Amino acid sequence: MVIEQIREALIKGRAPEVVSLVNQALQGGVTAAEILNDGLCQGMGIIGERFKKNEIFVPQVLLAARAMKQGTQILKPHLIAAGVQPKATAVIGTIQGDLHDIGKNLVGMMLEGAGFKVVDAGIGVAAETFVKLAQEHRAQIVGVSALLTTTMVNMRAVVEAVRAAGLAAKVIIGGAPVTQSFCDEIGADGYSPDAASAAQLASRLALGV
Ligand code: B1M
Repeated sequence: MVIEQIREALIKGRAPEVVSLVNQALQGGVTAAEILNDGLCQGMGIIGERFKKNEIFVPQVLLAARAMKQGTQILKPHLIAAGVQPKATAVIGTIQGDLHDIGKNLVGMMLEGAGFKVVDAGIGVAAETFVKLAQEHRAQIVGVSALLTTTMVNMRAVVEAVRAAGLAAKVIIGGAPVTQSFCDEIGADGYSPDAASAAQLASRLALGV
């Protein structure tokens, strides 16, 4: 019930209502993962469908995105295990030309939850910036997100730049249009379809667990 209300409030872009419902759900014992997956992410999926069909436009999508961000901020401490010492470092960012950051932020939270120190390079990140930050922070993982078919092609440059710089960091990729076959095509070290499996993949590649 409260999950449905969260979904509806998100679809309507009502951030304060989302915040209050998320708090209510947590207090009522609903897990952060359920709130995220069945409430916020499903609501955003519906927004995406309506956006695609031109039933809603960018302003409504932005309102929903703002509500999603505020909801996930509340979930953050619940998704991240408290007091875990960083086991490895990951530099994450949304690829050059792309400003979608909700999925990338979720990946960051899950990586933190898996014990990584996360360096968030932000949105519209060029290949050279990923390399510079990976060098500076001695990162084991470079995580790249793309939400547009027109920007996912820029991920190839990140893989090439990381290899050209001689870094040992593993490049992992993800985002709605990205697939395992695209990952194989550009020679990235791994692909995952969601934030939770991105953290598992990063742990396996960086730490062998
Ligand atoms: Co945009 N947008 N958008 N948008 N937007 C999409 C992506 C789109 C599919 C909508 C549609 O047409 N149905 C479409 C892309 C079509 C395509 O390329 N095939 C689209 C478009 C066209 C555009 C614009 C071009 C629209 C315009 O201006 N005409 C424009 C592009 C701007 C730009 O980037 N240069 C644009 C703008 C925007 C807003 C600014 C309005 C807003 C972004 C706000 C923000 O991010 N701060 C927005 C939004 C919100 C969306 C939708 C509706 C939702 C995206 C989202 O946040 N989903 C989206 C439709 C959709 O995806 N259904 C859409 C929730 C999020 C949790 O999922 O990011 O997929 P996602 O992350 C997932 C997985 O993909 C994975 O983990 C997450 C879940 O656990 N994952 C990774 C993500 N990164 C990963 C990295 C990993 C591993 C897994 O390893 C490193």
